[in-house]
Formats: sequence, structure tokens, C-alpha cells
Amino acid sequence: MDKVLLTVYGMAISGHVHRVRLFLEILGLPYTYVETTAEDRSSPEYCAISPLCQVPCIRDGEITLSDSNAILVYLAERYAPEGNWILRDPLGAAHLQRWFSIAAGELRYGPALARAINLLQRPLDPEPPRALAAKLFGMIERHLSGRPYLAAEHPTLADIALYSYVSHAPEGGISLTPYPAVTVWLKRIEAIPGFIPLQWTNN
Ligand SMILES: N[C@@H](CCC(=O)N[C@@H](CS)C(=O)NCC(=O)O)C(=O)O
Repeated sequence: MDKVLLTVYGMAISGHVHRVRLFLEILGLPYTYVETTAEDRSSPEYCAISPLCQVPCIRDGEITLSDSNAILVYLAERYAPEGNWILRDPLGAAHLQRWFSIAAGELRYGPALARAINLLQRPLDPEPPRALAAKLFGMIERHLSGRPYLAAEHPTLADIALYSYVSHAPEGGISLTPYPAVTVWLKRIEAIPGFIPLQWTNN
């Protein structure tokens, strides 16, 4: 394999960024991490490589790519094509896409938003995102009862895409105690070699 020259642009608090770093660590790929400021993210240079001026964004040699789920797919296809992180049979591929949509929808506007409201003191009512989180976590709890992982009998990108904001839901005032199957699933992800936690400080 060519020498890997990966850079991740991120924000330590972000679960979207964590899912990318988590996967890079699990794959054992070396990379440089660049913490961005709000000023960095609004610069024309940054918005040229991340068109919505968001993190995460990666640079891989000549390639730049934004959107956490797109980055996961790129990394799996480019650096672990022999792995089974992506499901290729018609139903498996559809299920994986379904979890990506949930990660960008209910997860983002449920537990992730409730967490942002709490941690970043956003002037928004946390109850609607908490209600969405309860609906989502109830569904995931039922789904994981009797299943080890979200989309297959083994970990896939679905698990990587969901882990960060599910595990940090308590920071949005959402307890995981009512969801024992979800809690066991989180521990399964944490046992994958290379796992790194989402760690940030607000100083
Ligand atoms: N669809 C994007 C969403 C990423 C996203 O919302 N990033 C947030 C941080 S968690 C961000 O960059 N916010 C800063 C901004 O929008 O200015 C992805 O999956 O990467």
C-alpha cells in the first residue's frame, strides 16, 4: 500500500468527527488530526474543501472529502476492501444505508442535538430532541434484543456511524439505563481493538 498521508479536520467535542477517528484507529491507519476553530471553518480555504464548512473533513493526498458517513465509506473501500465493514448483498447494502440515514436524521436531531443544547448552551428547547431520542433508542433497543450488531452478525459501518452520539447521549440529559441491549452493544464496540473514546474538554 502507498504511504498513507491522511489528515482529519475536526472538533474534539463532535461525535461526527469521533466516528471518523474511531474508524481510523480501528483500521490502524496513521493520520494527522487538526483541531479547527469557528474561524477556521468559516474561511474560504476550509469551505473550499468542506463545501458546507463543517467538520469532519479529510485530506488524503490529492483527495478531500467531507461528511462523516461518506468518509467512513471511502476509508472502508480504500483501505479495508477485504474487511466486512460494508455489506454488498442487496438487503445488507440497503440496511447499511438505512442506518446512515438514521445517523444523519433521528440521531443528529435527537440525542446529538440534545447534547449540543446542553454542552454548548444553545438557546433551544431540549425536550423535542429528547423525545426523538426516546423514540429512536426504543427502536434500537428492540432491534438489538437478540442481535449483536446493528446491520449484521459482525460490526459494520452502521455501528461506527451510530456509536458516538448514542454513547454520549447522557451529556444531553438522556439516560441509557432503560436500554440494556443498547448498553451491551456499546460495550461490544468498545471491545473492538483500536477503540478510542470520545474525549473533549471545555476549557
Ligand atoms: N452531515 C455532516 C454533519 C457534520 C456536522 O454537523 N458537523 C458539525 C459539528 S458536529 C459542524 O461542523 N458544525 C459547525 C458548523 O456547521 O459550522 C457529517 O456527517 O459529517
